[in-house]
Amino acid sequence: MSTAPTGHRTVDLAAREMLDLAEAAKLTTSFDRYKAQQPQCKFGQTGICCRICIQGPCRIIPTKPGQDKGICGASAFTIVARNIVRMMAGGASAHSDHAREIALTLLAVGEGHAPDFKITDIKKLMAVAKRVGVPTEGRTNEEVAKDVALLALADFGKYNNEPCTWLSTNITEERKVKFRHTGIAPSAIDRSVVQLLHQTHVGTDADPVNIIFGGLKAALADLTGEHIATDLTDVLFGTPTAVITDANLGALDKEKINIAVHGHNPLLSQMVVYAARELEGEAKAAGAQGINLVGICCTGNEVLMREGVPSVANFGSQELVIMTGVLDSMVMDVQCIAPGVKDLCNCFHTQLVTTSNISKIPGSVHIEFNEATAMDDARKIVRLAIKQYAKRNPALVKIPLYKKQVVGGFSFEAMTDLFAKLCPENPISVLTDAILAGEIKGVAAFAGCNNQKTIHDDATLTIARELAAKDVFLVSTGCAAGAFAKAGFLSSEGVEQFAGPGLKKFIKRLEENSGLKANLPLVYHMGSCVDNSRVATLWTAMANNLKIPVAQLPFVATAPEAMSEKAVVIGSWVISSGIPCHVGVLPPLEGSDLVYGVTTRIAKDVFGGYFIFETDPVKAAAQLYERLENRAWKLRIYADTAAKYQSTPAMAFEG
Ligand code: MSK
Repeated sequence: MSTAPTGHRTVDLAAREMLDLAEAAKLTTSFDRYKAQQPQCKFGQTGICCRICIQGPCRIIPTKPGQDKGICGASAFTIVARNIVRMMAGGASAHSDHAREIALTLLAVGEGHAPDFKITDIKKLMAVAKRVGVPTEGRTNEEVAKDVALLALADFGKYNNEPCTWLSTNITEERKVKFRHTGIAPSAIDRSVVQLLHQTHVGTDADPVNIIFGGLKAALADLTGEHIATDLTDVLFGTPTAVITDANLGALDKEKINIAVHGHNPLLSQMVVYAARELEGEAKAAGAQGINLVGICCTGNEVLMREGVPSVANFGSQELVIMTGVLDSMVMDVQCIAPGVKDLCNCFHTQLVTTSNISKIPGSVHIEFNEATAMDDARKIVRLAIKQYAKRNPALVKIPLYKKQVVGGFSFEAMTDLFAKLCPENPISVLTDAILAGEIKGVAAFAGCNNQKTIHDDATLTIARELAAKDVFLVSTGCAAGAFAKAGFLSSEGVEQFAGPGLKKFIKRLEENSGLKANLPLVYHMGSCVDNSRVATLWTAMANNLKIPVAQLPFVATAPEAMSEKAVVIGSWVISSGIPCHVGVLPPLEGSDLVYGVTTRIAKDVFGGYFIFETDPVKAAAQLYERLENRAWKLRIYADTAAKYQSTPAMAFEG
């Protein structure tokens, strides 16, 4: 059951104000377009519409002889499995292509072809090099960076059958064996995606279980790409450390030139941060008080984590930023940019700027971003916004007064630093000991998007409130983190309001020693959706410290408002890793009991992780908590027994 007031499509008060304005001005947003799409096609919703050849579309009616199979004879289970794994291929492609861009840029830095970029985090470069086996002794940073980049690029297309380096060096020994035994360890990212498209071509694989395992290989390729993206972005721009900023539409400033960076890839947005700082004088000469850079979606998360740039919207509220009348430019790179933003830009003065040759919107200005001319491109973009400022119509300005403090920047390293203040010898034990002692009940990771099928931000906040009250430690990425930022969950306000006694005690203990200028938040922002790799690093460290498989760890994941193909693929590597994963929107699986059962039950026997599909956030929170409690209880029993007999807490899989 939702806790949102009836009749509202969002729990974000700023978004609600903008939606009222849209209604009064007869402006159309995704909230209206969702309604206009009703009723949505049941065949598509349940995954039994097949469009992979042009004999179709074939729509399956299991109870109707003759129509219970596609024209080629494909059963519902084949069609459902093929459709869902093709979504996974899409997600893996998006994340890993992003990762490839970052690796190519690091290579260019190593070779001296990218003058505007540099190796910012040498410590991280050396740590990554050591982990993946690149020699560092007596070599320049550039030489090491070049070899790290080449090794990362090899993970995209190498010919041997060894598992990808960025996968095998980031998982536990137990998962390495599991992935080898189940045949899902990818040897190359590109190959696993291409193979999956081949496997699901008409007339290739009809076995739903085999198709799903092909999908899981692509999912692990996605995880590989995410680790590459996170590692190498940290090397280029710095590993995030705790940072204080603001969130929601109230972070826009009508006295300044407002530029929003939107999308995912920080190569451009980071340059826009530098250019905006450099061109403050030009902004002032144009009559503004300066430049106010803000972020939307995951490019927003990237610059929030590293530079403290305020986040003004997540996926669901991206169009509403334009309606404030003060957004001078929306600069987009790739992924999750609703084409509908252009229609609203046409009604206001906002200039939409596209920057990637694979991501254009008709009618917008295109400034191609190039690593060799990065700062010049970024300056052009900022100057365009300065010019646009003069076109602002004061009569259309309306900034909702909602703004919350955000304490973000919790990369795995930043979190470990926080724990190290209490236990420098073994920082991660601060978290695992709190679980063993029962002070906190486990960890829940929130990821994923917004989805018009749910009330904007509601399920994310509801599940967090429920779990926090029961002493669950919360981490987040992506647009879920955006929801938390706007609602004050990324500040101490969230702790005071929602943390249970054990969680509060744990956070306060960290806080007393943190040395930060702000109190600690309720939810720990770990980055963009590509940075779910940081979450995987966290559970790997916890499992290694406890000497147990990840599948026994009191750790759950949830994507309360999952929407994109990327969310589908992330959830798939989460369950393969041994983590129960809740999804708050029904994916197109219900057309096959077999496929649905594999994802929700059989997966548990094989991997220890599995999906929980539940649209009611309160019930979902109860289910997640039950999983945590069960795993934590067993962990404590086995840890006590292990201590008694001086052995390690080995257990059978438990979901
Ligand atoms: S932007 S994939 S809507 S998290 Fe990463 Fe948000 Fe989901 Fe896109």
